[in-house]
Amino acid sequence: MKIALVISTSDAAFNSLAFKGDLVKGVEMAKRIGYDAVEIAVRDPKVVDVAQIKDVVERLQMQVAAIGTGQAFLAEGLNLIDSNDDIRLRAKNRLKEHIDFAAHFGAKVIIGFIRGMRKGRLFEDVLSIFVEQMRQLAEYGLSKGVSLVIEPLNRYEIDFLNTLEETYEVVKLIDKENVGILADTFHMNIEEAKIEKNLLSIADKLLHFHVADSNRWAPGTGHYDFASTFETLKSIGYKGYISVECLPKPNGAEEAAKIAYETLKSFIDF
Ligand code: LER
Ligand code: MN
Repeated sequence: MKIALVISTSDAAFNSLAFKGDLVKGVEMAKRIGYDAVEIAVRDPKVVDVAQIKDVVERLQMQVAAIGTGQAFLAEGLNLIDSNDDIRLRAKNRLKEHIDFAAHFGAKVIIGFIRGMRKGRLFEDVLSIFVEQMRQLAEYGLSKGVSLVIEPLNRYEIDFLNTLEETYEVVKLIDKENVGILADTFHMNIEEAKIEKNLLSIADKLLHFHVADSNRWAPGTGHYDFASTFETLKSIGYKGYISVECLPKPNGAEEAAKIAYETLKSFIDF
């Protein structure tokens, strides 16, 4: 397992992300602390300087674990299941740009908020739209060598795909080799009755992992049982990234990133 730090582009409008601001500084900070990789949250890849990011990650020998896409929903309302055809099409096209961007770095593309809200519509109706959109994106991803990871989010943030189990069923239905699950300790702590048991059940589709503590601060500052979760990850032979996605509290981004790194290091064999 390798450790990544979530950073985000400067035009981000995403309150739950810790490390907003200058991307180059974010990559440098992650490197300084000891991280292997960064995860980059990007609203619109068109406004990001790919060459500049390539330059800094190559110079510092850092990897890019994944590309976050939620800002396109939070700032612009783009989503894959909207009742408006044009918004659905624009969301799909934006995600293709995220896939192109990810392909430069061998990164995965995250399907979190960008999947959209059900807003009272029948689950089955929304599901068929989502599955069709995801199949098209998966085909596009395959042609670029990029995988897509669907992230269950807690019920207070979204009303479509809250648990590992329901997301697993949807991933099976999409039935594409490059579509899997992103599990996040913060969301699992709210939604999963038995975190370790449920992780075991979806193990064959687990492609990416987010960590924050129960309070969404750095791992080690709350009461989430990381020892038990890491034991499970080891038992299933998880080899992907562990991405730190937490609030910059109580004393700013760099201290939070350090606490997170030290805590994770104590659970992960290098
Ligand atoms: C995104 O990875 C995530 O976990 C969302 O809950 C953002 O708030
Ligand atoms: Mn997350």
